[in-house]
Amino acid sequence: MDTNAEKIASRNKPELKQAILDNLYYLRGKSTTLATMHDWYIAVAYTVRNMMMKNWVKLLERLYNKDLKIVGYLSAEFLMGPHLGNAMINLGIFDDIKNAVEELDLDFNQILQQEEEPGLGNGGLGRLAACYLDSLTTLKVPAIGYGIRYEFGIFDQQIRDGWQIEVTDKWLQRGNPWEIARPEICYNIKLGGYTENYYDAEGKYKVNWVPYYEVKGIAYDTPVPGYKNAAANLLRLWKSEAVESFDFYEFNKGDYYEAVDEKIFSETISKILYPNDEPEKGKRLRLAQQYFFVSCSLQDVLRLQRLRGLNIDGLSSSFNLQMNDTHPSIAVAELMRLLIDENNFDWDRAWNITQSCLSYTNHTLLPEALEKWTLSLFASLLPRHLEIIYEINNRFLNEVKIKANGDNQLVRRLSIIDEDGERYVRMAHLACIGSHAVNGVSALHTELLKRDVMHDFYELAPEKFLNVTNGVTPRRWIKLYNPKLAALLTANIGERWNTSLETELIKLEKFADNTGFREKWKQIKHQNKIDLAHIIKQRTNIEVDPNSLFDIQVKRLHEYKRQHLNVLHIIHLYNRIKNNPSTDVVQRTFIFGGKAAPGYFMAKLIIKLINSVAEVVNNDSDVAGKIKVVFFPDFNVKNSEYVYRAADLSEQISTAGKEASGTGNMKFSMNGALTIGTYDGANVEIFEAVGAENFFLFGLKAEEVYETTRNGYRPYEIYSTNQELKEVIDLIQSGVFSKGDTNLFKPIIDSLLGQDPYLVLKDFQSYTGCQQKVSDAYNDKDHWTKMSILNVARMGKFSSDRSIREYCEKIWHVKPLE
Ligand code: F58
Repeated sequence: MDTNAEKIASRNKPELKQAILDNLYYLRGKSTTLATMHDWYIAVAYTVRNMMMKNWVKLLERLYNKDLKIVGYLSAEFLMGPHLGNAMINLGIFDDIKNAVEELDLDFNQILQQEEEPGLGNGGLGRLAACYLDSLTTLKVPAIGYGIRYEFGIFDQQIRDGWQIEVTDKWLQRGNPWEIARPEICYNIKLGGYTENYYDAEGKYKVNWVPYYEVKGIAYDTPVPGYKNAAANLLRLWKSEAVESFDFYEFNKGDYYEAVDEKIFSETISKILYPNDEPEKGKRLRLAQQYFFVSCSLQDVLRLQRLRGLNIDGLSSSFNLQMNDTHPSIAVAELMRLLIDENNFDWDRAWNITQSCLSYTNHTLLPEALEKWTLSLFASLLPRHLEIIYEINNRFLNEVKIKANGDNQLVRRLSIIDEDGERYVRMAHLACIGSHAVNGVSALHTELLKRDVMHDFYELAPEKFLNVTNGVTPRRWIKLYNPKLAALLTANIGERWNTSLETELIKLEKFADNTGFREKWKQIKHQNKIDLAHIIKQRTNIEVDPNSLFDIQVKRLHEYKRQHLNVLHIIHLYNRIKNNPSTDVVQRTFIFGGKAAPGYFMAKLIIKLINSVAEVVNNDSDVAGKIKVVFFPDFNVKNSEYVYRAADLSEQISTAGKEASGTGNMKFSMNGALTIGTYDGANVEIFEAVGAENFFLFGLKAEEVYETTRNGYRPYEIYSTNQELKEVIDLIQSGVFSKGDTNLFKPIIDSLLGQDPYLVLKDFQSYTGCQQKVSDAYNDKDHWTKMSILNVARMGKFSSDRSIREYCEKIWHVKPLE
C-alpha cells in the first residue's frame, strides 16, 4: 500500500467505478448503452492514467531540479507492449481496477485485449529499451526515453497459403490514450542544402548551414510508471510536421502545390518504422528519421539544461545520453554542431562535452548489420554534419598516426570513412570515437567485440570497453504475463522477488525437491499450456495437445537464428516415425513465431517451409498423437503473453558467435522452460547460472565456428556422409512438403549444401542428439519439474534491474533518487 494511487484505489472502490463511467461520458461522449468495448477500454485507460498523473507531474517538475543527473536513452525503437495491464501492475491497482471493471458487468480480459500493440520496434533491441525504462523508473533513476512516434509501427503479419503477408499497422487509428501531445515542445530540423563560411563580428570562423527544407518535431509524452514506488519517467517521442512558415511562404508565392508537397514530405519522416534488412530505397528516409529524432532530442536536452539555470559546459554532470545501437549515432556530430554553430563553443570544449555526455551500446557482430551511409547520401542530407565528421576523423586519425608507427592499414581500418570501394561513413566508428563508454550486451559478445569487430578501437582505448549483460523486467515478463506462477512465487518466497530478483528467486531452490510444490508447479505449466492451445486453435485452427512437450522458438526470422535447423529436426523425427511407426517418441508440439523482414527472401521462404512441413505433418495419421507443428502468426509483445509461460522447451539455437545476447532466452527460462541452446550470446551466462545439468547444450563454440570456416567448410561432405541428414534434405528436395514442386525450397537446399554460412549442417548431429536427451529427460516428469524450478530459481541475474544498476555505476554515474 505504498503509492498514492493504491490508496485512492483501495479506499474508494465505488469512486473507481464512477471514474470509469465519468471518463466514458465526458471523454468518449458515450453512455453505457452506446459504448463499444473499445470505448470502455479508453475509459478504463484514462482512469488508470489519471492515477499516475500525480507521480508524473512530480517527475516533470523534478526535471528542473539542477542537482539531478538525467539519463537520456536515445533509441529509434521502443517496443513498449500494451500499457494498461502493465500500468495497473506497476501502480499496484490491478485487482481494484479489475474488480471495478467486473462490477460494471464487463469482461476484464476483453477490455485488455482492446489495446493495440504499440509496435514501435523490430525485436530485441526495441524491447530492451522498454524493459530498461521500466527498470530505470523502478530504481528511481530520472530518465527520458527519446524516440520516434511512428504513425505505422512494425507491420502486422498474416499467413496466407503458408506465406507471410505484411499488413499496415494502424495502431493510432482509434486514438492512443497513453500519450499527451505537447505542441509547445517542438523544434525545427534542417535537412539538405549547403553550407557557407563567414567570419563573425569578433573575427571568428563560422559556418552557416542553409537547408533545402525544414521540418518540425513535436513532442508526444507517455508516462512510464515504476513498480509500486510512486515514481514515473517520461517516454518522449517525436512526430514530424511541416513548418508553418514554409507553408505560408510557398502559399503566398502562389505555389500551393509545392507547399502541399513540402507538408507531405515533412510528415513522411515519422510515418513508418523500417523493418530491418531493407534494401537501398528506404535509406534516405531512414537517415532522415535518425537525424530528426536525435536533433529534436538534443535540442530538448539543451533546453532543459537552460531551464535548470545551468550552463552547457556542465552538461555531462546533468545528462548521460545512451545511444541504443548506432541508429542515434549522428548525435556525435549533431551535438558538436549545436555547440559550435549555434552556441559559439570552440572545438575542444565542444568535443569534451560531447564525449563525456555520450555512450554507445553495440547490439550486433554481423558485419552486414553495422550501419554505414554513402558519402553522397550524407552530403545531400546532412552537409554540415559531413564536414564535422571529417574534422572529427582528421583529429582522431592524427592521434592514431602518432601511435601507429607508419601502419597505414591500421589508420584505414580505424577511419570513420570506409575508403574501400564506394566511400561510406561508418556509424559504429563515429559512435565509438564520440563516446566515453562502449558496451556489448553479453559477456561473450563484449569479448568478441573487443577481439574482432572493434579490436583496433579496443587496443587504442581498452578502458572504454565494458560489458553490461542484458536483462528483462520481471514485472511484465513474470508478474503480468504469468500471474499463476507469480502468485506461487509470492506465496512461497514473499513478494520481494518483484524488485530484488537476484537475491529472492534463489530462495526457490529449497522447494525443488518438495513434491507438493512440484505438483503445483506442474499444474501451473499445464494450465498455461491449455491456454496457449486454446489461442492456437482460435488463430490457426490447429488442435494441439497440452500434454505434449511444448517446444517453442519465437524470435525474428533470420538465418543466423537457425529456425531451419529446428525444421530439419522435425523432419528427422517425422522421417523416423514414418520409417518405423512403432518408434517411441515423446509427444511434441513444435511452435514457431516471428516476423521476417519484407525484403528478406530466405527468411520468408523459411516461414513457408515451416508452414508446409506443418501441413504435411499435422495431416498425416501415421504421426498423429506424436508430433504437431504450428506457426503462430503475428508474434509480438501482446501475443507473447500466452507463449513464454507455456513453454517446456526454449529453442536458442543460433550459430555461436552470432547472437549478441538474446533476451527471449531469459523470458523463457524465467517462466520455467528449459533451454536447448548453443554456447552463444547470453545463453553462455544462463548456462553458467542454471548449471550444466539443467541446460541442454549442443553445437560448436564460437571459436570452433571460426576455425571451421577458416579451414574451408564443405557442407556437402556432411550431407553425403550423414545418412539421417541426407534423408531429411532429400525429403525436402523430393517435393514431399511442396506438393511435388521440387523448386520451391531449392534456395534453402542450395544454401545449405553450398555455403551453409550458418553451419546448420555442421551442428545437425549434435542438435538431434541433444534433442534426444531432451526427450529422455521429459519422460521423467518429476525430474523435469525439478530442473524447471531450478531454472527459475537461478535466473535472478537476468532482471533488467541488475543491468540498469550496472549502467548507472559503470557508465552513467548516476544515483537513484531517494
Ligand atoms: C538484438 N538486435 C540482438 N536489432 O540481435 C539480440 O541479440 C539482443 O539481445 C538484442 O538486440 C538486445 O540487445 C536487434 O533487435 C534490431 O532489431 C535492429 C533494428 C533496426 C534495424 C536493424 C535491426
